[in-house]
Amino acid sequence: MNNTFKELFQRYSRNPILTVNDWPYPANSVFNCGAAYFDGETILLVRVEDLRGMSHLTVARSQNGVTSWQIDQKPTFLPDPIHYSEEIWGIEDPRITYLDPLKEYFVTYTAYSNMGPLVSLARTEDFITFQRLGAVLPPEDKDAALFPVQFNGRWAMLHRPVIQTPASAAHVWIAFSPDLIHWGEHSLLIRAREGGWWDAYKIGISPPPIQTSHGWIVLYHGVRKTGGGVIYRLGIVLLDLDDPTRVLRRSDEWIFGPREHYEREGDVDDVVFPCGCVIENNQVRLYYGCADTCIGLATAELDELVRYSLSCPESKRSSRWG
Ligand code: M1P
Repeated sequence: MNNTFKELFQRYSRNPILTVNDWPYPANSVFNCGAAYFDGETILLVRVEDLRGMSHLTVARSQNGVTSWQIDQKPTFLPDPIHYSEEIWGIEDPRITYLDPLKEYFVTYTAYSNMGPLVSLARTEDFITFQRLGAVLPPEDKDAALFPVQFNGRWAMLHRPVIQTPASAAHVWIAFSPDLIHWGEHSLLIRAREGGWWDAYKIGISPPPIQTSHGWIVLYHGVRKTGGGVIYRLGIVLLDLDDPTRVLRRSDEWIFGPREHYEREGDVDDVVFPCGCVIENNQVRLYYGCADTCIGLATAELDELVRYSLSCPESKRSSRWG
């Protein structure tokens, strides 16, 4: 493990912060959660895998974002396969973005069915009720998150389609929309690397992009395939503030990876998978799924993430096709 991680993200000493043992109803696992600051509390929208293997989302709330989580007694946001057949095998991995002009939280999530995983969108004002906007990107696609602002009057979304070219390839793309429903102007943004790299097998973004005066900080998960399975780690990218199709910097090294027993062993070993973070007073609280089994917390200074990203190599690739 490199030392960079120690400088950037510190694990909470009493991780994991949430496990299935905390849950008020029977479930297999609680893991990849979206995060938001709402009404004076930290909200986690937690992926809960039930005892059939299907996932739904349940809210956990905390005043300090670390301890004393109040968990909804029943699933908060269930799949609705009768009206949305793309959700027949569950809903997974939410990312939450507050869209200030609309004064609402929007949740991108993976809807899973026999047609393959795709990107769906819902909105909520209170984290009690959710209104679906439906499937917005077709399969196979997941790991989507909205930017909180518009660019030239259009919303922007990062997402991760899987293509067969002929080998399977999974890179991060960007798309734009006038209304959050219809998405176009697609372009390839961040490629999975090749060969021996830690992020050579596939990549996907982690929490929604974080706005700073130097650009958008994007944490992404990179996957390496080994003889023993896959390893999910995190890297960092800096996008241009005004034109998010421009990658300014990208870390060569991973900045966070499975190290502790709860990250190394679980339903899927060797996975750290954040879907959300909350920023308060320059501190980034990153909430991450651990081994597809429980939830961990790690913190970093936002200034340090910016400083580190600016020290990374300039991106050699343009965001164009090819
Ligand atoms: O098991 C690790 C992760 O695998 C998938 O992630 P991705 O398709 O981005 O590699 C998802 O099923 C995710 O939920 C899971 O944590």
